[in-house]
Amino acid sequence: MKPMDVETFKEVYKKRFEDVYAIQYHMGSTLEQFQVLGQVLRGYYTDYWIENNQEKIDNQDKQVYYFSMEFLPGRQLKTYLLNLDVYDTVKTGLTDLGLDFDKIVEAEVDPALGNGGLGRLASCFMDSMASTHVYGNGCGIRYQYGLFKQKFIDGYQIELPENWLRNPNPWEVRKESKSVIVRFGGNVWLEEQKDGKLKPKYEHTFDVLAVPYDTPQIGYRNGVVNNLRLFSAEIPYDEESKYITSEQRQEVNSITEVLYPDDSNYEGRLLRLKQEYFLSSAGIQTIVRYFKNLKLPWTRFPEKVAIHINDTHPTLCIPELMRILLDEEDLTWEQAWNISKKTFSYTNHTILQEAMERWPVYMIESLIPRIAQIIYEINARHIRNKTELYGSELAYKTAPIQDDQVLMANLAIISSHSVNGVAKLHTEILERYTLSDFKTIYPFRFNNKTNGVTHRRWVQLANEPLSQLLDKTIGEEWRFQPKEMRLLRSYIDDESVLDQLQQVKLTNKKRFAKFVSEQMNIEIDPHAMFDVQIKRLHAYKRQLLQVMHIIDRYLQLRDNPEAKLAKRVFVFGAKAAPSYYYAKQIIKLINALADLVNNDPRINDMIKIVFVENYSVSLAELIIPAADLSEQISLAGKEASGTSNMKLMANGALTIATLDGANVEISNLVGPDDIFLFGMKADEVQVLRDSHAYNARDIYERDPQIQRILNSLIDGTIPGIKSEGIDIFNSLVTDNDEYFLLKDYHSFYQAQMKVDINYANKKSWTQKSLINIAQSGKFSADYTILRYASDIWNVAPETEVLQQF
Ligand code: CJB
Repeated sequence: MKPMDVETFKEVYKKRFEDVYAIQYHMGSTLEQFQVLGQVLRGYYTDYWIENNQEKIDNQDKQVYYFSMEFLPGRQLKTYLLNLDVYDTVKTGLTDLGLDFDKIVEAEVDPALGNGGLGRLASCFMDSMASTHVYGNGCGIRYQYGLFKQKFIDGYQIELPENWLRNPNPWEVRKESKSVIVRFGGNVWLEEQKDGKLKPKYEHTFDVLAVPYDTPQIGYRNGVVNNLRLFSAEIPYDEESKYITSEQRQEVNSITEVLYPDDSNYEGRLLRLKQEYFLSSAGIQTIVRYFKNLKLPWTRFPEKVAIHINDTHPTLCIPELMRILLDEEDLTWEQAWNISKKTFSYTNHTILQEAMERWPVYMIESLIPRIAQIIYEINARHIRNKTELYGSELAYKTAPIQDDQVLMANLAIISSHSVNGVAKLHTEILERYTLSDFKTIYPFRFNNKTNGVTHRRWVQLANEPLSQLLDKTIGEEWRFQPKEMRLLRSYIDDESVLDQLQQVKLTNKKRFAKFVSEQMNIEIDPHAMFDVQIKRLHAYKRQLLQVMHIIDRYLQLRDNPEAKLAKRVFVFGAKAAPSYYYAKQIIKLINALADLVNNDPRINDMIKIVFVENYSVSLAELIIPAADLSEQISLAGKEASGTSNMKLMANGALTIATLDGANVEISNLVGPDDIFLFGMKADEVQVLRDSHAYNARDIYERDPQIQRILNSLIDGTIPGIKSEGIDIFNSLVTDNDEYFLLKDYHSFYQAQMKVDINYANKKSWTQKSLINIAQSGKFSADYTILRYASDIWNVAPETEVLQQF
């Protein structure tokens, strides 16, 4: 990497500040100081960026394109500094200049261009691709408004717009010259050409300009700079666009205005479909343009390009590539289909039925008529070919069009060469149940790629005290090869390391406690256990199970303040989709319970509840290093993988979990003594559901502990709740408890009691924590990406990197 010394940095920074703002640097606001730092850094890394882009063209390296409707990158500044290896230089330089480094870092907005795990995974992958020499390009949407800003008013979630672009974004580069036109609507028909071929003709289409904004993705100290390309919808700048009406203008702008604020239900439909086609078409056109510059025959397209579809949202990439190959490049159907199948791969991220995208055929027909024609053809050919081989029943069951709807997962699976799940259990469930018909037809198409997280953001940057302890204890290799964190294991009986590990945790807990005191006016004891559940609010994730547990403890302590229970701070961070009424009721319940418990002198501060507002990547960076206990308590079989489980583990939290998603793999890595497991297993859930024998009311009536907890929802014990208490009570007792909370409650409670007992023994708790940290390196997204690269994308990073892997 280019050298940058502190003195030069200071000079460059001061000069740039004065040039830009025409005042002395120390007179600027932190936002201005951040903006200038952004510009200085940009000046530093752009050479690499240009060089990298040129090299890729010269060497004709295979490119991976990762299409995702969501990216959740978090603040970029510290990642850039770390990966460019100038973190200390810049921090020292700014401090020398009398500026506050941490404040400058906080001046950057945290772009919420994703809902949760799926978007965050995409961003971890971008960082890992660059860091493992995989030439990856992210393709997404530059939403003007990210996910809503959450406010609590009287304990209720209120959603406010989040205009993250109100200040200039120093990292992005607008590439207007690389814009493409995306065509919607109108009429399309096939017209015979002189050579007898059919070509589509269009009239009355509605054309939108897709303008790319590029953001560099810088690899960890390796000189690689990849690209994240986000498209923004604009009105085309031609003669005709002068005559566009203001309604049409609004229609264009709305395409990239808001991120759809839901990661499980896809209502709000037409706009969402427009967004999906907008991204697919813009991205594919850009790729085709790149490939044509290489001047290679089309058959070599899959050798140079791999396109990955992150969940079904960008599946329209497939018919869009077919459209271009057929209509614009004159390939035959067979040629286009072969190319396309070798190029595309697809990841499934959920088995929740409501999250399986289906689009009514009439919507696709009216919005993108030519794409509809191509999907019909894919459907017809699938049925024809598969009927011959497997009979009509299987052919129809796996067809993309059913009941006048396009099933996007079916389309993605039959048109790709690879389909993967995101944790071993999830992939097994896909193969055995959800997608078993496809497994019969395409036995070799399925594979597992367990998710990962980048330790650069989640340990190196979020937890500097732990990183320093690791450096001191096991050397610095773990920073390049997170699996080397395993070396920590041999310090399991080292009193000094254990003491230091406790100190690290305490430091991080104090930092979070300070935030809670300053921002929320709640005093929490850093010596209490910090028990953390941070994820989107959804019934299957079972935040309510934890609420039941808190109520239980509260009632016990109220009866007997001397009860032998550990002092705990329960931390929640969760947004509910605005239209998800039940999830919002649970938010209100948690806030009402917090009001009651936090202010009840009878329980001697033995419980505090901290529900952070507007949970985000930045807040996660503050909470995760402070966590003692990680709540991963979804109903087994429902959480595809989870990734907060991996981040919390890497920061030394112990996990209390059902055997769901990647919890299964965590459990196998740490062993049964260093995780607290409870509840039904996925197959037991399935058996119970299929038996129709579950009777929640019966449990409620016979079980005094559960009865007491649930009664507190309806008998005025929690004064802050109104109809929420009754509704939630009914969801469990009257509506038969869809996610089996009552069934799992005792097992959960016992596991929680075991946690209390274990926490009392500081030394053995810290030893367990150490094992969790040591084993977490295996969940590095770098390894996950290298598996995608070799098994799915067929790109070979440099041999040196592979050897390390
Ligand atoms: N996931 O965040 C989302 N949004 C969806 O629409 C579907 C799934 C999550 O993806 C994560 C990354 O694979 C998983 O870890 C998580 O279990 C899943 O819910």
